[in-house]
Amino acid sequence: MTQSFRVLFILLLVTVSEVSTCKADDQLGVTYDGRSLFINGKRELLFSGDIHYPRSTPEMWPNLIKKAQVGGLNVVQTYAFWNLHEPIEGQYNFEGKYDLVKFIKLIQKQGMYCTLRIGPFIEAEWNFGGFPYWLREVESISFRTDNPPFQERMKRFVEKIVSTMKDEKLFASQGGPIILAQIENEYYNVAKAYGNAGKTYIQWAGKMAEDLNTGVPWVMCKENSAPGAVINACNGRNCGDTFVRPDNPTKPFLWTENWTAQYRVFGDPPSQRSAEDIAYSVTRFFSKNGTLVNYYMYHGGTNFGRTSSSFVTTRYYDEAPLDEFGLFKEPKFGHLTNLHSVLQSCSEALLSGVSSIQVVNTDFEVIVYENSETKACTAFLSNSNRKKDGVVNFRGQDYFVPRRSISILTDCKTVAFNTQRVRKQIKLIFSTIFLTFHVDTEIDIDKKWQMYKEHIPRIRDTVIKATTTLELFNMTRDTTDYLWYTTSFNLENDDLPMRSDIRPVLLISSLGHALLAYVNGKFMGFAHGSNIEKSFVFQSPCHLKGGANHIAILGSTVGLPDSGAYLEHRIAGVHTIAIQGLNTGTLDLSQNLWGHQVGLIGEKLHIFNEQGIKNVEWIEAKNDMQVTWYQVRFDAPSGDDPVALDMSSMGKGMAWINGESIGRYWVSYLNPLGEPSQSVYHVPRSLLKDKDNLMVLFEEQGGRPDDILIMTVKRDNICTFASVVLPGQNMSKQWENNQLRLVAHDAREETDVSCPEEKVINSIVFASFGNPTGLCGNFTKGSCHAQQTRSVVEKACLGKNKCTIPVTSGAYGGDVNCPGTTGTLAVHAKCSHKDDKK
Ligand SMILES: *[C@@H]1O[C@H](CO)[C@@H](O)[C@H](O)[C@H]1NC(C)=O
Ligand SMILES: *[C@@H]1O[C@H](CO)[C@@H](O)[C@H](O)[C@H]1NC(C)=O
Ligand SMILES: *[C@@H]1O[C@H](CO)[C@@H](O)[C@H](O)[C@H]1NC(C)=O
Ligand SMILES: *[C@@H]1O[C@H](CO)[C@@H](O)[C@H](O)[C@H]1NC(C)=O
Ligand SMILES: CC(=O)N[C@H]1CO[C@H](CO)[C@@H](O)[C@@H]1O
Repeated sequence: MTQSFRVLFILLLVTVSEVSTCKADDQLGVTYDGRSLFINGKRELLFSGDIHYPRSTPEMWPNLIKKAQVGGLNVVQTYAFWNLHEPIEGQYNFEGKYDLVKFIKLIQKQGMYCTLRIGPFIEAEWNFGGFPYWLREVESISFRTDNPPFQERMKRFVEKIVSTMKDEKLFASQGGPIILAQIENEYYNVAKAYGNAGKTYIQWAGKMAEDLNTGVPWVMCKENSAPGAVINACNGRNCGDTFVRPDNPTKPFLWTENWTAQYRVFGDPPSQRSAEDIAYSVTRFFSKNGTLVNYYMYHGGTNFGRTSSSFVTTRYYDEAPLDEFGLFKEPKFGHLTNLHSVLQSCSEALLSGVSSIQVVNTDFEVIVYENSETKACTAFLSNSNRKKDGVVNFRGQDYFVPRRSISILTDCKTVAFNTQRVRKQIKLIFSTIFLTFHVDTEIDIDKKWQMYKEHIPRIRDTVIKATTTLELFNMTRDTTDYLWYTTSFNLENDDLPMRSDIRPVLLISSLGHALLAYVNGKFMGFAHGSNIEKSFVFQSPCHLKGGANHIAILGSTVGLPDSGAYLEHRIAGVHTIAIQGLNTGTLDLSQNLWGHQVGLIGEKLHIFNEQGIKNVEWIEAKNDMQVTWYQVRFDAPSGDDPVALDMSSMGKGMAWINGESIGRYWVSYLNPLGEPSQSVYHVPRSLLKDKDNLMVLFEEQGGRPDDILIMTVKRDNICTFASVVLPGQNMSKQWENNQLRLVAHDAREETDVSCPEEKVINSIVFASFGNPTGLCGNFTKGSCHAQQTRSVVEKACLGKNKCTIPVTSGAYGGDVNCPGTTGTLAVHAKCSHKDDKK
């Protein structure tokens, strides 16, 4: 009598007419039917967002959770990160920054629900997909398939998490906040590779989870079907339209990952997903029986230390509604907040009503949810055409629906929200881009940098020897990114080319991810693979001599892989090595005697923290040194704005603040736009003392530490750029012939300018009504410009946290030289704390 039977039993009692009635209040726990989840007996619309506790600090958790609630979320979703909690088999760690219970209790304290994705395979762009490294070394193990050594450990971890949650009474069935739990993760992506064993495994996983009797449903995401009562859910960008539905009409339609942008790897250009596009997909999903949406990510945060998977940037999902620093990312945050509140206000019609779909033509669709008894009614008017605006007639009234947008009529009459209009209740404004960018206070470090040059090993310094180059993951065992390879070989003078301008070439093929090479103590260069193609070839002319020659190669990884089948078999590191162009031809060194050194001396001596730093001699720093440690002392910037480092002047390496690694940095890897994927790195305030903080870097390629800047992050420059669509403009002829009544007469042509919390608009940097151009921070007046714009905007906005300003020529007097121009308003305002000086 497991959960599947209980659920079925409840379903028999629920008929469509009973849908709106709540069940007994004393019924704790979560059940479901084909329409929605029942949380403690009640249907609810659920707005959820991923916030991962190890991607911020415990000091940041309360504020992030609070802001998620401000954004209209009622659920916070997180993974449980196996490799953090069981770093050594059988030894668990749930302390400090790994205090999962504390994180979930904070969610509860905020009056929100939680979805716990136990996995324990999580992918998540997390080192090894969350698997602890020791799992790879278990005898005869095969991950994520019908393999007893794996299943035994997976089960033990899932049980550990479930029992920890039960002990703290955190499941909804115990009065706690956890309403859903997830087992496995996107298995669909790899199922084929495992054939029948994969099918058996997934059945086993579902049953194993259900047998734990949590009293809340289990979910498997990105699955076409799920065993038993486990709910198969959708991950993707457009679950309203593209997803395979739940495998069974008794399961609700859940969207566990709606990507708010895309995570990035080093080498990627910026990734964006507009507020309008997300709002469209989410609205579409709720219009089609969806009841739970989860934003992946709501707060992306930081991949501290070596926690990111192969090539993933240290900043994670920087386009999420809460940025890495926990600040609002506008316009996404505001637009989605409005959407959530409008959809919540429709919950009666959506959850108790009967839906009907009217397909008007290929572009337009009307979906209505109506409860004939209570008269609650909500309509969605959608226009899926990406190019044409249009008008939909609904119950005798014409409604203007901009291209690729959905209007929500909360009472089946009034448009309360349109997904394209990035502000509630704006009519006829086709494009309100509410941009923010940050201008930072930069603080020069006035103290002196010091350095310590890492020793370049020779074969005699090493203990691990082999007549081949050993595999990198096997050797480093996830204790470090680095593995030195070193060998020596003898040449006769007449092996060398006669002419001094012809030099032999050192050729190294690597399986990933990066390497740099020294020949006879001289730096030969750096090379790396990419996330798509991890293997690469390094080639460089080199100076060799008669007698003994020495090669040292620093191989490195940028994180263990996190996706795909057979993760346990992935390999990296130096593969083959040869010297070409000797008089005797090519010298293959692959089978030479190789010495290996795992990790760096500086890592072994912990020279990145206060105790360890004394273990080596530091000298005055020089620029452009390879394989070098740097350190400096600095005072924390005053105030409480978030702190970051601008590392633009450096190459690739790792940074520590007061002994804590803030992650890998890699600014030398340029994206197709010729820019680093990430040059600014977050330093959580909680790592800082007022004075004398220790910053240590390990730099691989060479850089200028002197030019590193400490910044405070403010989002104090805000812009709005709004244009008015005049009636009839950009409407297709076809619609004009139908004599459309446009809603121009009740249009409120206005837009918002608003500062971050607790700040006010302190100056107007730019304001022009006419035909201004340019981007936020660099607006330029056009040929038309209404002289009064600045004074009108200043009057409306100065000293306020938020102001609403008109987008009509009437308000600004227009430009006498440009009568009747379509008005575009561009405003750039600067915010500050009330008492700050201008
Ligand atoms: C919602 O689900 C019900 C039951 O499966 C179905 O009849 C109805 O058409 C669906 N509504 C929409 C808008 O997809
Ligand atoms: C890694 O080490 C294991 C033994 O610990 C060995 O069986 C395996 O072949 C090694 N893999 C590679 C690629 O060297
Ligand atoms: C509206 O139509 C005009 C003229 O056809 C065109 O120049 C303009 O780009 C259109 N605006 C939009 C927002 O499509
Ligand atoms: C500002 O805009 C002008 C003209 O569009 C352009 O030449 C200039 O590079 C821009 N400046 C910045 C800082 O973006
Ligand atoms: C980032 C990503 O993979 N996006 C995909 C999400 O799903 C839609 C459709 O399901 C694809 O078109 C996107 O490429």
